[in-house]
Amino acid sequence: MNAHDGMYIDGSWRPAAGSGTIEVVNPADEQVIATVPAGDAEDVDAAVRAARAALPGWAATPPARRGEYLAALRDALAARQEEIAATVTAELGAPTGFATRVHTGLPIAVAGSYAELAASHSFEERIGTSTVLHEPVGVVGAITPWNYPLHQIVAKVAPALAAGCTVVLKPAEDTPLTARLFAECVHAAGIPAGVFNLVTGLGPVAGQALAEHPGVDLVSFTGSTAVGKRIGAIAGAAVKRVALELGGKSANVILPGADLAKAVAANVADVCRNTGQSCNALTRTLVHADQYEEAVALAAAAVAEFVPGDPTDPGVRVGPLVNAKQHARVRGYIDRGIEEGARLVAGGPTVPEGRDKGYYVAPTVFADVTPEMTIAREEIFGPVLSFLKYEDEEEALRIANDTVYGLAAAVWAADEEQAAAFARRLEAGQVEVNGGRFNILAPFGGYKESGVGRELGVHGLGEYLQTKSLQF
Ligand code: TXE
Repeated sequence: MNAHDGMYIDGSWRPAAGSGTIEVVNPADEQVIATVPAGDAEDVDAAVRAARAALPGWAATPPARRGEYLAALRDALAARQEEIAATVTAELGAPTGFATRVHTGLPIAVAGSYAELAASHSFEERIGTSTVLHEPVGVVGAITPWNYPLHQIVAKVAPALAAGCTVVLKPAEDTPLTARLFAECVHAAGIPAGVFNLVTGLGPVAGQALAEHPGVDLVSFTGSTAVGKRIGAIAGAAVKRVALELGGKSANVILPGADLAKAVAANVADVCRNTGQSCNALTRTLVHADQYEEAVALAAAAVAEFVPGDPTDPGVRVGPLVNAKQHARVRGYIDRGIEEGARLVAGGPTVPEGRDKGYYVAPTVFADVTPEMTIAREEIFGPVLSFLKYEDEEEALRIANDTVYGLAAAVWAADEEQAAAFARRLEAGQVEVNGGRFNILAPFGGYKESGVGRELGVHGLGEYLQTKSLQF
């Protein structure tokens, strides 16, 4: 059987229970590139049973040995990096360079970090007269989105396996081919049957069945806040563990005295990254009134460098959006910004030149955005940047924190100390200080409606562990 015809359950590819299928579309030209089975509750049940059966053996495997398996997984992913990157380009539309550097380079590094953490972490500690054991939570139901198809999978599966949990993955319907390649790498790494299982399918069918399955001990979800709330409610009713990584509306605060040109250039690049489809994208730029017009002009000039184009062309830095739904959604937000009175400085709702096929949108900059406008409040998930004005630091802080979200933020100031002092007052899970870099060992997750729990590093590992005290 062609691997693409089935589900990966209990160490082998097997046919789906039903006959439903999902078409995978290349967003650059709207062509169907593959068809995969749409799994249902029966497939989910088979996968959860396999994961439960494999749990005792995997949980009892010494952590250092689990780390060796994860190192083999890292190597298997690295061996097929080019092929996986090309698949991410084909089903997501990510430019080739970015697909290699970030979409595959990052998760390979994350898998490696968990290979090391499994071996070095103390799964047992002494607290006074007690011995505290950090034991695997059990069977994990992982539901992932399409925006970083491989990274979102690895950020859940690698710490879960390091912790001694077994996993059933339901990846996004837009990007199942990357998930299939991941499953093939798990297999090539020799990870025992049932430890990792893959069910492709639709969110409301396979995803919902996985979240509701009584054999799942922890649901780890990344996606929209609306679906995250539903999953949180299901998990709450069943008193099962849940981790939610949801949307964002992150602020980039440029304080007087900061290097304005550098801060604006970094911001434009950030919001064009992955065609704006990053949950931590810095989509609200806050600038002091005195520097406001200068910043807006800098952004308009900088964004002209980001011309959307064919993602397989090595010179292209912005590809299409992932699908027709997101395309309509992002363009709807751009229209809404104009209707509500924001000043369109660059981009806009018209189709970028020569791009009438494919889900392309022009990177867009809005000025005169006020905190009440829809484009300042809702996650757009496209390359759309809004400039807001403030008169003093307190107002900047108030606007930055005036959101239901709290995933990320950034601060720029004349010196690092001043920026860090401001960063401490922001309600967000991670704050970039004067252009700080992404650290794969630092915890990643949200305050407020951006989520529950943390991914990456030792904090990500902790999500998949539960504690037991032996009292002496
Ligand atoms: O998300 P969904 P969509 C945000 C972003 C985007 C919006 C919509 O703002 O514009 O969400 O994107 C599965 N039970 N983010 O519609 O539907 C689904 O199959 C169980 C932010 O793609 O939340 C997929 O695997 N599962 C984000 C996953 O949930 C269900 C990344 C995400 O899809 C389900 C993506 C259900 N009832 C979108 N319904 C981030 N935080 O990075 C859907 N799913």
